[in-house]
Amino acid sequence: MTTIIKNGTVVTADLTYKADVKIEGGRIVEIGPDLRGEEVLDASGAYVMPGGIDPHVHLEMPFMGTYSADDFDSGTRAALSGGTTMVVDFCLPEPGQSLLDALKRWDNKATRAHCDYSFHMAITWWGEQVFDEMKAVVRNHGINTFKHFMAYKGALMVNDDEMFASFSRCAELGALPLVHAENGDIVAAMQQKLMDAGNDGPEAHAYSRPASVEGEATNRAIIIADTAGVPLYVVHTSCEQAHEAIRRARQSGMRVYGEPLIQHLTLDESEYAHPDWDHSARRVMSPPFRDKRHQDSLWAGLAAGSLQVVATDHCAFTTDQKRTGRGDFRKIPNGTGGLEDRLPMLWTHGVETGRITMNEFVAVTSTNIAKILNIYPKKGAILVGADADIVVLDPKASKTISAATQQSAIDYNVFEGKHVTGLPRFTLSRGNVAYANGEIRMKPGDGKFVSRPPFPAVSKALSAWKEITAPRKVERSGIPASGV
Ligand code: DUC
Ligand code: ZN
Ligand code: ZN
Ligand code: ZN
Repeated sequence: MTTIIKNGTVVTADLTYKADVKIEGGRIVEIGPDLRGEEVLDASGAYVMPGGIDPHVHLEMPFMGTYSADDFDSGTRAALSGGTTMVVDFCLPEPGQSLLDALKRWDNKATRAHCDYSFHMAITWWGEQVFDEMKAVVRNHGINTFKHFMAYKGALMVNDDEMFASFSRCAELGALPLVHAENGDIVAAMQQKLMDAGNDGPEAHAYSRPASVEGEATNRAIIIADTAGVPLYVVHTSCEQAHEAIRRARQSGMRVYGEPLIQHLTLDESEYAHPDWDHSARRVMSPPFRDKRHQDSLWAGLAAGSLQVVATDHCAFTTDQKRTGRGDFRKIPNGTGGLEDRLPMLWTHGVETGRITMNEFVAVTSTNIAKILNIYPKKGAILVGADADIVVLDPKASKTISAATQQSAIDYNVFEGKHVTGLPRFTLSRGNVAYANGEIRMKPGDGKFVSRPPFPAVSKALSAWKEITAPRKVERSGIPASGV
């Protein structure tokens, strides 16, 4: 069957033009005027864009004594209904667990996905087995990214020596290291101090993780990556200090990428001062929401290109799950949702306000991350030959965000009551209409794993680095005799 997206305006990361798009066998086969086919989707008045790629989600994540409430079923429904056609989740081995065993568990969970997906592998412990298995993860399992948590001391956190070893291994394998950059030692000490002082509410969560600890860890990760000769991707960049560290590194020639979340761009720290405990606890995530100065810095980074990606870190917990942290903010499961709302919120607060252009919108929601993850132009492109993962976005359609109408399995929405414009009229997953008129048309299992080959720039960076830093022994004519 051939499908034509008719009468729309194609918007890519660098072009805006009127054209029809013809799809056959799951791929784009032709782009041009007056195309004909069996199934016609009317895109009049709408923009035809590459489907969103969310490179940072945690579906059914085992975390803080529970599991995040959206699994690959509800989570990928939320994605499609919000115009996102691919998600990347994090495979988390338990300390001491084989990376390949953990991957089997993740492969199994993802069999319920409605849209395409991929995995990052987390390095949660270090040893010879991890070193060895990293190679199989890259070569045999199509994973070219390794995540490192610099926070969550006593659980997921890795130390500098482990990061250096893992980053160096990434360099050898052509893989890209990712970091959650917060100084976990300082966070743990601050948490204890706050608790000792009787400060046990959700606001203390934010006090225990100030911007400075994120700035420090971002800087440190950059220096470790530079020393290992490898590029770096910093997840959930939330503050000016972290952004500045990334910007400086890029200016000095390093490939360092930063990923603000839609939540940090649009919600601020006042959420933690709400008189309702539930309201504030529902917004507990790490890093926490920041003030306007930091938000302005993130928006500026997206416009200037010093920050490249807008993600969600979608990790949703119900109110009941959040309530396990009553009396001790350290036990509130960290995480917020956003998968369904990322595109409309960014359209409304970014494009509608003039902070970013439509083309930048496509770049930061899809194309840039496709390039960074080495899956471009299979994903992230409106080009002949690309997968027909497409969102037909209607700039005039609007709604008020509400938990009552969302796909996510939780009982609230951190964007509740926000009025947004720019909604998907159709979302297409490899050419199939996956979402239209409020209805998900894909089945669990229709989503497929997207294999990601090693990253060419990593090995290049490594050989350049070896050239510059190769330790050369100084040849000397003799050793002076002692006692002279
Ligand atoms: N931050 C969160 O808020 N949740 C999941 C993990 C993380 O780093
Ligand atoms: Zn596999
Ligand atoms: Zn994180
Ligand atoms: Zn995360």
